[in-house]
Amino acid sequence: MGVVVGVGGPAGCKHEPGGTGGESSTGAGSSSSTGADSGSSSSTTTPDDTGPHTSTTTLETSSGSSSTTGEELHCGDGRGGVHELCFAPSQAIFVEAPAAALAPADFDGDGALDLAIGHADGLAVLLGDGAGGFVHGDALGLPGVLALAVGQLDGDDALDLVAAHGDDDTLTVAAGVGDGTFVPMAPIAILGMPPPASPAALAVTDFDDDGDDDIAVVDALDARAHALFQGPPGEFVAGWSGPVGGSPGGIAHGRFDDDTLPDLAVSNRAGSSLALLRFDDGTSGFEAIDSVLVGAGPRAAAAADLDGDGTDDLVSADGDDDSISIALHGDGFAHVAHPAGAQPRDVAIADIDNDDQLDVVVALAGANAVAVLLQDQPGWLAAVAVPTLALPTAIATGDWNGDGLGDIAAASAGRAGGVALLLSDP
Ligand SMILES: [Ca+2]
Ligand SMILES: [Ca+2]
Ligand SMILES: [Ca+2]
Ligand SMILES: [Ca+2]
Repeated sequence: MGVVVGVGGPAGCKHEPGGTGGESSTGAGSSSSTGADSGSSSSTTTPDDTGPHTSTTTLETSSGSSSTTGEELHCGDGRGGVHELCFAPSQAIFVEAPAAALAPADFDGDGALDLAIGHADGLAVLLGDGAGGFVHGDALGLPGVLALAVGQLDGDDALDLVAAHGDDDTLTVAAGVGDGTFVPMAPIAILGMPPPASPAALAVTDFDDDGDDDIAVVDALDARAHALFQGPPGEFVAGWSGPVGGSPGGIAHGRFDDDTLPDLAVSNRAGSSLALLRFDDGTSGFEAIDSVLVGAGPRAAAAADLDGDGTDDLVSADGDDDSISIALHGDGFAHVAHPAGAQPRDVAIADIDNDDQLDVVVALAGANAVAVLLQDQPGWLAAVAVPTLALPTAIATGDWNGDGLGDIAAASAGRAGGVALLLSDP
């Protein structure tokens, strides 16, 4: 674990009065490299608030219309406006290894959001102070972590992590103690995923509706998804494995049919589609229910109820199209492409500007930036790019500084590794 420094330059201060565009995120990161996982240390960071905030914005009405009051808002003046998008100069948190996966949660139960980082040498945990500062917490040496997810995986009340490793046929559950520290459990074998495997993404939820969290993992090399169901607390049975298209990479869970059980969406790069699968009680496995066409080369997918109609919608990071696809769930899924920027690799859904409408954040591996697409129902504003560290391949969102506005973390798969934190600064 290392120090936190400014990435440089104002991270962003934009106001987009209208237009179209789009992005989304959630997806699989992948990378590998070397680095030192030096164990927990005590570096502390605080937001660097000293950068210039030169852009101005114009206050819009909360309806999202283009009418204005004429009052100027400035990034950093503490007065947020609808569609105002301001970030403090980004902090760089170096884990001294290329980072490939992020998982935000309150791991120590203090009410402040924390962040787990999966990197080439294992796991690092940053404990948030709720005001935008972090202390380096636990660090675990593990085989290179390519994907990470949070859940209740050992039967106690503390949040746990599950990590997928490159070139390996196992997962590691890091059992949370509840104070921000973790104990790695014995590796879990993934049925039908012999080396060389390439676990690209993880999803955790209670797929079989028996009251405990289960794990789904995508193997990009054998083009299959695998489900591991929790039996006795902390024990997982490799219960299902099935094909998910030619080149799967990202996974998201949501409710995509008309029952109440969680379903899966797996992005298929070769097929430019999202494969939808539902859990079948009868067979205790997943079955394909639909294939949603998206843009070229989706690398990742995310699911949430974007339009507020009570059903989950989908977003994909279309890496070969420099765009995202937003597929609203109506009578089936129909996708609309939105330009995002160079080489989308991951996508996340969150309300970034705190207007009660979900927005989309995309990692742009080809632009060393994330793109934010704000929702302005019934449409989307044009993507706004905010600089990150090199080669961002995984992103996470949350409110680390407690101001109600969405913050963004972007993992760097570049040689120097690290995570760029973009904290809101209205
Ligand atoms: Ca916490
Ligand atoms: Ca379960
Ligand atoms: Ca919003
Ligand atoms: Ca915030």
